[in-house]
Amino acid sequence: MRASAPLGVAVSLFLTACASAPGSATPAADLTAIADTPAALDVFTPSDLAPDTAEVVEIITPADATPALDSADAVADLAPPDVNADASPPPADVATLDLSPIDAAEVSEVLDAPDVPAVDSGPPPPTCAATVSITGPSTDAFFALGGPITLTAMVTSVAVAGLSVAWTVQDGPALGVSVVKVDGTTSLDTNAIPAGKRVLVAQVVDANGACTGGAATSTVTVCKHEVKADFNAALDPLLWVTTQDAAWDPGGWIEMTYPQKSRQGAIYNALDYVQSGDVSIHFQIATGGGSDPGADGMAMTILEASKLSELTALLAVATGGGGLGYGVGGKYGAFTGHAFTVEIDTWYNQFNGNSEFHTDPTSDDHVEVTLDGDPGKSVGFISVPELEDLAWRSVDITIHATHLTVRIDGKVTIDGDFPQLEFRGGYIFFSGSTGYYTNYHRFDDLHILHGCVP
Ligand SMILES: [Ca+2]
Ligand SMILES: [Ca+2]
Ligand SMILES: [Ca+2]
Ligand SMILES: [Ca+2]
Repeated sequence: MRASAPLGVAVSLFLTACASAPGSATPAADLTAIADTPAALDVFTPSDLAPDTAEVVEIITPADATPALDSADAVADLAPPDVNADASPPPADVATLDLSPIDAAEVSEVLDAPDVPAVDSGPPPPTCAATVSITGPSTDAFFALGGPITLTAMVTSVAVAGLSVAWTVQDGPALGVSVVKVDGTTSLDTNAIPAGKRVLVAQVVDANGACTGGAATSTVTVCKHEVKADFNAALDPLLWVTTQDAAWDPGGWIEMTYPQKSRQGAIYNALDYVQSGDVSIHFQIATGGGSDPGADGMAMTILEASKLSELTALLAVATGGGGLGYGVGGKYGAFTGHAFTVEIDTWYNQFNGNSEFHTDPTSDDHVEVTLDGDPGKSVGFISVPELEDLAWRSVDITIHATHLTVRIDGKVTIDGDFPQLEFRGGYIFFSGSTGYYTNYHRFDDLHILHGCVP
């Protein structure tokens, strides 16, 4: 407003001078119009800008820029009342876990307490002394899972009255307690030994606990798979397969050849693949009654075949005579896989490159171990007395890892480690043969245990 005042004064002075001038028509109206023009200048006066400036100033006033209330809230969050809220009430639970002087006192109390001498004293001292030995089963015996298995022991003591034997499986179940008889013997029937090679523990005890020196251990092998056949009835062809000249005999056994020349045969179980690992094979044989001096013998073979048809094909071309009906490898056939055989050989073969392709290690009747279906690939043998009397004899073959034992009528013949055995499982078959000379070759009472793992 002050800027316009000097202009208004100047116009007034100009109007005064003109009004006095003669000849002018309407000078007052024009001057009035001119006098109105300064109003247009008001548009650019600071008064128009002022409100904007004021608004800007207002926007940036400390009242807006300063988050007074927010800061206050933030401070309120960090305020000591919250901290005090967490820390102030001392929780009873935490206090019990703290290593406070009270706890330390308790610890020292425990360490000093008269309980400690009790721990050092251990169980009450034995009131008996005894020695014990496990007399059965033998350490290389095999059993079917579920038993029963009879455990026997002999106990020696100044006085056996009141003594018992507590039987357990190491890292396994307790089996039971058997009373020691006056003669020192004791026995327990059990069906609770788990599958696998197990360590039995026998501990002599009396009413107060274990006796001094009264413990012994032994191993027992328990197997999950069992094949058992007495061949007293005609064969189930889905279970048992005979090849070539072998046949079931109404006497209740398998006859491989009958006393006829150049015959051979075998029998196998169509469903049972013997698993790798420990295995026990029991059977009975009888041979003799043929043309003197009799020939050729029998054999048990476990052969690694990928499928049963492979075994069937091999047995169709197996060599008889000196090949005992199992000769399928080496100079006796095209088989190149793994197999092992236990021979019961009653005829002395000598290599001639024509009909005989190996020389037997002895001219005696013999038990011999050969590999890979080759009667010439011998890894061990033992001479045995004449077998050709047609008497029944039991044959027991056990394999623990690479340790092979062969018993005839309970008497050990072959017994040793055969690293070449490499027994990895396979089909098992039994065979026999004749040549120029003959014999019956009878086979009966088969019992196989395998799958002897936990
Ligand atoms: Ca029988
Ligand atoms: Ca003989
Ligand atoms: Ca022979
Ligand atoms: Ca032989």
